[in-house]
Amino acid sequence: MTSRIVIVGAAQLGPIQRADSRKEVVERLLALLQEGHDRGCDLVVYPELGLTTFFPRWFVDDITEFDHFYEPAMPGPETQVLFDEARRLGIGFSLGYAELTEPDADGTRHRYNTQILVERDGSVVARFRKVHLPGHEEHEPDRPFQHAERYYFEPGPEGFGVWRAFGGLVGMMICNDRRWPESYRVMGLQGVELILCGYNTPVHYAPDPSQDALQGFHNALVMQSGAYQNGTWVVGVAKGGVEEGVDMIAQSMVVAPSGQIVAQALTSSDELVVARCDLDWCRRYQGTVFDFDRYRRPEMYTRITAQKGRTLPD
Ligand code: CDT
Repeated sequence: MTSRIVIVGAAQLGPIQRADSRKEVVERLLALLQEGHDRGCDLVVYPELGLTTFFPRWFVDDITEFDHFYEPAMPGPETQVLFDEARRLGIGFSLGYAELTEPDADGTRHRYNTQILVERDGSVVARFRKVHLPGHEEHEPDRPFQHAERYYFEPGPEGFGVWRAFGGLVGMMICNDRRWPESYRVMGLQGVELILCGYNTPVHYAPDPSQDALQGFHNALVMQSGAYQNGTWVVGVAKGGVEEGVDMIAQSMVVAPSGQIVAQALTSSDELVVARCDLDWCRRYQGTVFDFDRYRRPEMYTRITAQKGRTLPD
């Protein structure tokens, strides 16, 4: 019988400053990949926008001024070495980056906040484009820093897929997606067993600073509940530390289908958090309390897809 154990390394990154070159960042990714290999990992997962600083914290009137933060090809000249080394070591990886597409039939180049899944042979298994884009579209000068993801990216048009890889059923989501129960459930309905999620979460939330002290709590809350309610492993991988003056939560973690945190980062720096994920453990929850076929009542949930905002009773 084939093994259903996947040893996962959550490759948390400390800050990436604006002046850091791609080459320097890729060296850090390679060091974590090597550590993953030394510690027996099958798969190493990097954060959202894992090749650059979190550039949506600045606003530029001409979006193309920031094109150097995007990858027009993956692998590209600076990232090919990561693919080559992963194949040589026989280890898979998942990486978040800013994607700039080739021109489409209209000549438009699209910008997405993207994460890919790469198998142990270096082949790209899947590409996910962030669905829930937080923040704002316009410059908001009163904020201490911007969160202009809605300016820099289009929402992912493909939604939440699940792919057969690493002996199981693997899905991806990116940062703010983890706060929405729909993200997990759409993957849960495809039998997901391992969700990979990179994130960049500042401690300070300008629209409501009372949430600042709760950032770590909310981070764990959403991933633990999403894991439990869908009987899946969730791997949350942060960019932490002070990046360009912005304090980012770290707290990368691996959550079991029980909702328990089985491994967590101790630092806000580059750190590999390793967990042994038994994918068969998902059946305990997917086949019992969350046996969807037996217990779900989709006819009672039609509002969830029929309606977007809140409609209050009369
Ligand atoms: N990158 C990202 O999605 N960050 C958001 C920050 C809060 S919304 C401005 C998050 O959900 O963690």
